[in-house]
Amino acid sequence: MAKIKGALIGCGFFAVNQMHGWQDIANVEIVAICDRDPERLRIVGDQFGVARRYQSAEATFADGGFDFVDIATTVGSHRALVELAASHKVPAICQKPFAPTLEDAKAMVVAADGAGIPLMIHENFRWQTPILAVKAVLDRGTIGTPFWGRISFRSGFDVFSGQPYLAKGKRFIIEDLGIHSLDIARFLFGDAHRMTARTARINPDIAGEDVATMLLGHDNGITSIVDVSYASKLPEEPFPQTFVEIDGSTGTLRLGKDYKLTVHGPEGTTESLVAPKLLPWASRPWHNIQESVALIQKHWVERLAARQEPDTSGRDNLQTFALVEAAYLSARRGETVSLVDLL
Ligand code: NAD
Ligand code: 89V
Repeated sequence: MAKIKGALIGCGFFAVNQMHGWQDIANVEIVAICDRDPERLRIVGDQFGVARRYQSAEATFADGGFDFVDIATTVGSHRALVELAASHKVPAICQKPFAPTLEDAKAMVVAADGAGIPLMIHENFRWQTPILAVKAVLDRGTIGTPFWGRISFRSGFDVFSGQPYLAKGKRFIIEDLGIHSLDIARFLFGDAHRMTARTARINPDIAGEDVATMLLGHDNGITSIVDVSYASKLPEEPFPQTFVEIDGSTGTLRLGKDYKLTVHGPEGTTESLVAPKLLPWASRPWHNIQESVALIQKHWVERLAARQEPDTSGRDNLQTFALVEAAYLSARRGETVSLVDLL
């Protein structure tokens, strides 16, 4: 069977995980890579044996010969690259955060729709094994109808050494990490229409906020709290685990440290470990995120072949991105923000 051919733009820190994920999918081959930095191009090209190498995205598309593009650059280039993909009618995956602004994100969806190409945002945290396990418990109905939830990520891990740009942006934790947690909240509790947020910067050496507490009103009446911190010095560093608490009409669920899931319902209490696989190319503590990269990329290939919209399509991710915008707006104004005013 002919392989689905892909091109990767952006060969930086995180793209290596994406290249491993593609290598694990039998019917996919990355035939071209692009990075404006020749050293990154050489490192990734040599590691994964990709001969076609480009320093410009325009030249990559001009030569073509691929069925999709995987955009793994940082946020500032996302809109231009997605619009370039659309102009060549090449289906595109774009890393989170979707775009610098909601206006850019909306324009990207319009461009993809206009070209008739699928656009998926690489929003992988909902694909983590422990998060999928939580969703499965909700779907089984063990805890009844959820009415309250908390998605919590609190860490003191040094993310700046691997991703120095995170220390420089005016926006930090909500845009980079909270975006994942907000998407998990949507995945578990549905879309939200109201946001109240407070932020703080504890680390004096960075430009943006490193702590945020967000209160969400979901359309179906559920209230959730999404709290994120990179300023929390805990006795045992949990990076990059997300903890989840959900109370429902007939029980409760807790996803805690080291992937321990406790479910309490009418039949009693069960405890299980819902740890991610340690893939051969993965390394702790990143393996949870790395496995979710492999899973979302598999999902993309399945949906591309079936000509169906991916779960985290551009259209879907506008809702997550609007929550990010709403959180910054709410924190700045000290007010609750209504999502209908943004979307
Ligand atoms: P990085 O800076 O290490 O890598 C980005 C690469 O893209 C660089 O090598 C740069 O030279 C290249 N690049 C930038 N603009 C380009 C352009 N127009 N044409 C060609 N090459 C270009 O960044 P990173 O840490 O790998 O992050 C990349 C993206 O991945 C970010 O959006 C980040 O938020 C996201 N990310 C996602 C996850 C996740 O779990 N989903 C984790 C980490 C990072
Ligand atoms: O997943 C991410 O987007 C990463 C990190 C986990 C460090 O926040 O940037």
